[in-house]
Amino acid sequence: MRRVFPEGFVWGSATAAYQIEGAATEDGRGPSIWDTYSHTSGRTLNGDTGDVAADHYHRWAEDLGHVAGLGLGAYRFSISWPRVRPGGCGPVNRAGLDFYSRLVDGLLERGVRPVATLYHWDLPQELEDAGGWPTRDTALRFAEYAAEVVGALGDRVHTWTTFNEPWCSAYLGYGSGVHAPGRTEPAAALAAVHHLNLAHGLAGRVIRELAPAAELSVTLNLHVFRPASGSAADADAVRRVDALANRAFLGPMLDGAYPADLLADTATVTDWSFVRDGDERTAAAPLDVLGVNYYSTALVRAWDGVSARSDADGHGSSAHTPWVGAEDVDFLPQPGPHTAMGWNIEPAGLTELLLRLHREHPGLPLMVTENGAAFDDVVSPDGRVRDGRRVDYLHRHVDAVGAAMDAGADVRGYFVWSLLDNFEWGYGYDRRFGIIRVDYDTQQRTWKDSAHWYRALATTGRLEPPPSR
Ligand code: IFM
Repeated sequence: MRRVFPEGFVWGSATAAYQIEGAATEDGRGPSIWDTYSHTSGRTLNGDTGDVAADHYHRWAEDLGHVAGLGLGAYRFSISWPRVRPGGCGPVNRAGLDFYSRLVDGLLERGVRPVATLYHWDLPQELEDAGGWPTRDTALRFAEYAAEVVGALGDRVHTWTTFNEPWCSAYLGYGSGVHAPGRTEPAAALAAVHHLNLAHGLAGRVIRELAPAAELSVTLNLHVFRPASGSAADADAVRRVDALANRAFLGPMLDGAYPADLLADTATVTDWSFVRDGDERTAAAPLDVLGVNYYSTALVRAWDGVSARSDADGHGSSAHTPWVGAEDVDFLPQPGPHTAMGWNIEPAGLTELLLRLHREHPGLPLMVTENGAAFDDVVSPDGRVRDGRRVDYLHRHVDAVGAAMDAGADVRGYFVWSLLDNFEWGYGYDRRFGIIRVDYDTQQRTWKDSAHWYRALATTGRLEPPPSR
């Protein structure tokens, strides 16, 4: 299948501060919850931390050279809150802000559109010590931090994204505990959901005021759930996890209200009294574009209470579930192929998701802000990384984006996750998502076959028939 994407369709790549920057204690950066978590024994694979990561803090100019060399129109990166405001509130760290200012200018000099995310999971530790996202004050501190950053970088940033995947921050951070700060408190997870929504709205207003020419966005990892059978019970299981994962964010952010079924389903976990009058309207800051991260689908069923459970939700092993209030929903293993994360490969799910958003929120432009795959890459004796499976994965998902556009979805761009191999959270450096390989001993960057493939796509806008493998 050959596809030609429209003129103006944006091809980009994405990264996040803690995953690539390193320099964890340099130039006044304070500790974040991920520093604490990764330095706690048993939390990450092999005890890996982001202390050095891909050393991007020192190699940013070289890395922007790769972005430009790939012919990308946009680069999505995140700003480290503890680099800019080491204590979460209080004095601003000028050296931290200057780093991002240089990065943004470096992108503009290379003709690349900066797409900046304000929060990709690295909460300043002091704010977690004061209660973290389950506490309302954190949302207010986030708006102050946003004002400092947007005040400094303003309209030089083309698109401001408030949050990356608040689902992970709330449910993995405070529900299952497989992400920092590693708490396992179901009610706190739902309070975190709300304060992330509130913080999005508060920061959205700040962005509108301080950078009126920039676009406002948020990136959600919306889930595609499929029922294990045609039974009413399985359909209800889908409805409940959809409320937790998708509508808990889409509701307030796009419609200004939590879905009634979410509040009812979780009534035994919390009474939602942390939601104050006007909060939901605040969360609904009008967006210019919705960022969508997509990797795979989930197969769910209503657990009968008797048969063995699978709990194959693909989000790490924990005795605690991120699916608070839906503990009787079981996640089933799915047929292959799978990536090295154990996630099933299902490009049709991306088409389905984009079309759902188009149907439910007509007129809202969409951007695929993350899509990609971890595989066990092998460096050939000639130094080349023949990552044909990643090329195949990316090819089929880009094609799925094209299919959604053919069917009417207004998709403005696609960002591959990730530019570089990086710190994959609880999996440390063991899982590689980059189209550019990082040798962590030497910090040498090597373009994998997928980088060459992506360059051809980004510079022509043409998806050519799949390369034979
Ligand atoms: O590495 C992460 C990223 O930080 C957020 N989205 C999913 C990626 C792969 O797990």
